[in-house]
Amino acid sequence: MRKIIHLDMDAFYASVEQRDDKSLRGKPIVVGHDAPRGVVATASYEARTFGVHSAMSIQKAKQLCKDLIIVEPHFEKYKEVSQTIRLLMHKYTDIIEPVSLDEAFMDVTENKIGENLAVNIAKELKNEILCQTLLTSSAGVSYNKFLAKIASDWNKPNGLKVIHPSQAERFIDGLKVEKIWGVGKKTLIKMHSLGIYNGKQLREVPLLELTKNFGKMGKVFYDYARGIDNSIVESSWERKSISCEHTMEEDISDKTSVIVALYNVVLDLVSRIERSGFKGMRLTLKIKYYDFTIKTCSLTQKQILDTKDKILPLAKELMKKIPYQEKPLRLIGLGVSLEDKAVYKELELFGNN
Ligand code: DCP
Ligand code: MG
Repeated sequence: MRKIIHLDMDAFYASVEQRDDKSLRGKPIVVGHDAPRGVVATASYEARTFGVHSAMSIQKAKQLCKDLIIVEPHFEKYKEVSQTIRLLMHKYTDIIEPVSLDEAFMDVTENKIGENLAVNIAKELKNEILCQTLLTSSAGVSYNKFLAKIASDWNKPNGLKVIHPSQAERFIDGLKVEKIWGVGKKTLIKMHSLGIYNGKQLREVPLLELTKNFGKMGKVFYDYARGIDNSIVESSWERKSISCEHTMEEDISDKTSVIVALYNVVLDLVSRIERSGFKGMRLTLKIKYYDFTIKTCSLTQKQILDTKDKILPLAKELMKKIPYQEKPLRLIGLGVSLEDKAVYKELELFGNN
């Protein structure tokens, strides 16, 4: 059995802001741009009690919470904390897969300090993070990534939860399907229509029926319901994709504006690729229409996509599939990924940073 830890900082951006400004402590705050089209990057736990959450528009958040304080983001600080926690993790293992600035998986099956109990490593790490950054985090410990991730979310904030192999099935029985990785809004509606609300009910559905309804994900859900997830913790240099996205000041629908906007996203993407040295051959275009519906399309090349000259024509090609003249665009995103998997990570909402 492997030993996996998933670590996730609590209300990350908001906690950093509250740490650095005493007057914000204990108050409902959100981090984001206070602009008509601004979105909430994260909400402090105080703000969450009003129903405010990530990805909500700032305007809506203000309506929900009259005393809401809006704080501009300080990405340099978040990156610094991120580096600190990454360094602390390396004390235990080099098999670390960062998911975002504040979140990472660690495989501690064999670890540098010879500790048998992964929970002890999680405890020690949480403590060291607190001492060095003055921020709390939550950790989940289990024998695979799927369960470790769910466990870290279980007792947030400042949580620590272990799911032993012997407890896994019982734990999954009571797990709401919306907590399961890969179950988004659409999948959830479908699951509910099939009478699947929890892990126990999911386990009762035959594989054939799951694949009929959910395609490739059907097998994944089938395995998850049985506590099976063999995916490995992949170190950062094995990252699968790189992407960025821009929300426009105004919805756009004329060709010139779209091409200019697309050009800017390409430049941003290329600079990210240069900084990371990422080598991918698949380009994915993501569009959010004025009504917030999302469309993605991809194409795969036989060459590494790392320059503007290679990416721009392909991006334009993909854009031809988008009927933006009828449906104005709110957001344009582009990502490059490895050939086999179009892993388009929902990147920071502030695609420009
Ligand atoms: N973030 C963002 N836009 C989102 C979601 C998150 O910009 N739609 C940023 C801000 C968060 C950080 O990423 O602080 C980490 O995201 P998490 O989902 O881990 O959320 P938090 O750390 O804020 O809260 P939690 O305590 O639930 O982990
Ligand atoms: Mg977090």
